[in-house]
Amino acid sequence: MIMSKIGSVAAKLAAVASGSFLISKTAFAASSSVLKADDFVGISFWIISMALIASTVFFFLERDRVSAKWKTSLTVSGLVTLVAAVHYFYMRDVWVTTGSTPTVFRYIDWLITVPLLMIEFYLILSAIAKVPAGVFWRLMVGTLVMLVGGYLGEARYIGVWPGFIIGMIGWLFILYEIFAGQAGKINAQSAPPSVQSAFNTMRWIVTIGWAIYPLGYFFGYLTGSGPESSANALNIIYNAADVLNKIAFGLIIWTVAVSESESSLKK
Ligand SMILES: *C/C=C(C)/C=C/C=C(C)/C=C/C1=C(C)CCCC1(C)C
Repeated sequence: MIMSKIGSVAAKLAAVASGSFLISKTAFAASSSVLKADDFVGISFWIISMALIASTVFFFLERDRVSAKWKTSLTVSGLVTLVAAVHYFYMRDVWVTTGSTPTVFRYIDWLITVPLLMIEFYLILSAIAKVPAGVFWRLMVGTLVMLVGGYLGEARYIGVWPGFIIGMIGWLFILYEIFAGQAGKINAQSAPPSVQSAFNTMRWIVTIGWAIYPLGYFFGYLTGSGPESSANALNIIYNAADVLNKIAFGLIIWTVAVSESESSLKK
């Protein structure tokens, strides 16, 4: 009786041990698929991962330099790059070990970071005017439609064209709100010149900078240039777009925050 208990415990231990041996062997196998010198998409995942960490530290530390009403904006910028950095580690692994497009991680990242960028917009406006909550919710609805459409298309729950079109509708709705809708009007009426110019720059980021994403989708899925070169194009374009829209966007806000804080010190 006791012997058979001991026997079964021993068997279980052996199974666990061999299991962990298998795991460590796979871990070893995974770590042996290292970055290749000609894998430029993989290299871009690595470089951007590092740039995102550095930006995060930078935005958080620079909070000290700016006046109170700008601190939250810098925090949000740092959160955007932090969340993206973690997703880039995972995306980089998927790409380097399998050579395939990390769609799920990409969209989880966007689902968190794009609303944070929308909050950033709202904060900039709120720093100088009373902004109705409806502005914020409309920007959120546009964001959700855009991302859900894109995901359904890329993950092939629906056709790639319908996904593209739904995504475009969401994005156009956001553009309408920040150019012609209430958000645009508030900025035109009540902002000091430096904030107006920051708001304008942000508008152009959401127009030109964000337009890079549908281009990525287009070259990734809608040109029929073969799965492998499409995957390269898709990921390199999305990665470049993230540098502009997460890091450069944060730096614009940082520039305004620093100059506004310093000019209010002089007063
Ligand atoms: C930090 C990540 C950002 C700012 C991601 C932005 C993503 C977009 C603007 C995506 C837009 C898309 C369309 C406008 C249509 C096709 C599908 C998408 C989702 C790629």
